[in-house]
Amino acid sequence: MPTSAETVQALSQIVGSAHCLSAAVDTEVFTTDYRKLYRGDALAVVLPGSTEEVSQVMAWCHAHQVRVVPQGGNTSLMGGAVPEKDSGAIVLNLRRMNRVLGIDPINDTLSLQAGVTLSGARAAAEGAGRLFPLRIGSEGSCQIGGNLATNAGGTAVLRYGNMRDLVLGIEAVLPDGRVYSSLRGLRKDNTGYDLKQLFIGSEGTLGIITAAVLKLYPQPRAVSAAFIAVQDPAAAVQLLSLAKQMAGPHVTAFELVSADAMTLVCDYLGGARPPLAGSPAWMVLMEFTGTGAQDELDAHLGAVLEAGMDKGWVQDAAVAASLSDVQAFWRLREEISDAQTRTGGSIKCDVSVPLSDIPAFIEEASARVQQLAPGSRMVIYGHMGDGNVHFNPLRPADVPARDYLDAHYHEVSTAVDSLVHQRQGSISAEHGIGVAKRDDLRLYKSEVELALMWQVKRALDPQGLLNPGKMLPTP
Ligand code: FAD
Ligand code: 2HG
Ligand code: ZN
Repeated sequence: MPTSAETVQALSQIVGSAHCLSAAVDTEVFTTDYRKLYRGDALAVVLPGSTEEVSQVMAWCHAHQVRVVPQGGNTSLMGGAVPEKDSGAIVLNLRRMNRVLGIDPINDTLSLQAGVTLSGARAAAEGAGRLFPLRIGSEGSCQIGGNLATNAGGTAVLRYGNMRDLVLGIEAVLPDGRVYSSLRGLRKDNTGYDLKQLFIGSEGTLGIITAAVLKLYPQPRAVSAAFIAVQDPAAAVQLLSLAKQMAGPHVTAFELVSADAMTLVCDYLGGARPPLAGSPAWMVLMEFTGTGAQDELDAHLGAVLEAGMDKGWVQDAAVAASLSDVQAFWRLREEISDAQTRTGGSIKCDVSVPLSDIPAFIEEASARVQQLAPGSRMVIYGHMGDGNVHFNPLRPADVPARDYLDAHYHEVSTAVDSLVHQRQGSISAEHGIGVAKRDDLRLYKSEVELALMWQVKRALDPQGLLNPGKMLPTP
């Protein structure tokens, strides 16, 4: 195994010494995760500038048995993008590979390098009068490569699907340096296994994604949104069903927000005004978008709200009167994640169950949490339209974060995951596995599933060089 100095010397010759970092002061930001919960170290942090350089770096690492942790914007919430301590790995960060390669408005495709940030991809699409619809709170930092590697979701999945649905082709460098490419942007191609899908959601364990061709959509000309008070999650589920029937594809987002989540984010934003009076126990942020006239879309939203009120599912609503109102609503929603981080962190359960089971799941899991960790604040929110809630119990205000998490994290998350499992749900709906959920997989995947996952891993990465210790539980 080469030393750090030998590794730096060899890889500097490929990427240039300015792009191969080894001093702790330079590497720390790449070896510490977004929430500063996971801290590792690296032989070097390598910043390649092209697919050719990635290929050469991988070929050298393959020849010398050096492990590689692929990294994009390092916004993973699961500890997936940083090496573990003494792992003998390099970090391969794609941020220099940030060029848009082309936009084809007739084929509605966007070709780019994997290090383009999500906000960069969205801006490039917008510049051509198109929409790239993936929308997540970390869009300014996360990269398309990371979005693909985690099969990212977010707040527009209801209408457009998650990353897996939004990609037509990828280029990936394999652990031995060979380059796989399907960068053709075809919408139909039934010529055997759809190999690109293997890399999507593989969390850096099978290859380094270096480029992609993404799908574009018409840019909406109208957007209408409302924060809606509902009595409970059951009323929210009914309202969603009504909205889908009345407004069909206009329904773009349907996000549930509990009272504790709203209070937390308003405090975090320096005493922001909640959108609805009277602290409702449950709220929904519903957004419609369309390519027609604004007043028509507003009328659709109004009709759904009225019908929802008649049925007793809508108790109150604050309707955005301008684009800046819409943005203010979304700020309240998007900042809930960082608001929790600032408190020292919550018990993160990023779960999905069949949509119709969400109300019973929330009720049952909340009761269980109050038995195990009385007084927990119930920060429950997220992408209800996809059956995905962030069920994140948070310490009571007067209990120190470390004490709360040490005492309750394991027991509470195990209890919640087991309720999810009983309802045929998923213990990680959109954030992936990383290290945070790695060992839990053994409980929730069948023997056949785990064996197949390992067979795929060994077929593509027989030496186990890529992202060691992540996603796959030890067999
Ligand atoms: P990283 O964190 O750098 O890496 C994530 C994983 O992908 C790691 O396993 C890494 O090894 C691998 N990887 C990264 N780049 C590559 C590459 N080029 N090739 C191969 N493997 C690679 N996620 C959601 O799904 N929905 C949300 O709504 C959402 N909201 C968020 C809000 C906030 C405030 C934050 C901090 C995070 C949020 N996330 C969300 C989680 C995170 O942003 C996503 O998982 C995102 O897709 C990660 O992208 P990244 O570039 O930061 O990847
Ligand atoms: C969101 O939807 C993100 O805001 C982050 O997926 C969720 O921090 C979280 O638990
Ligand atoms: Zn989310």
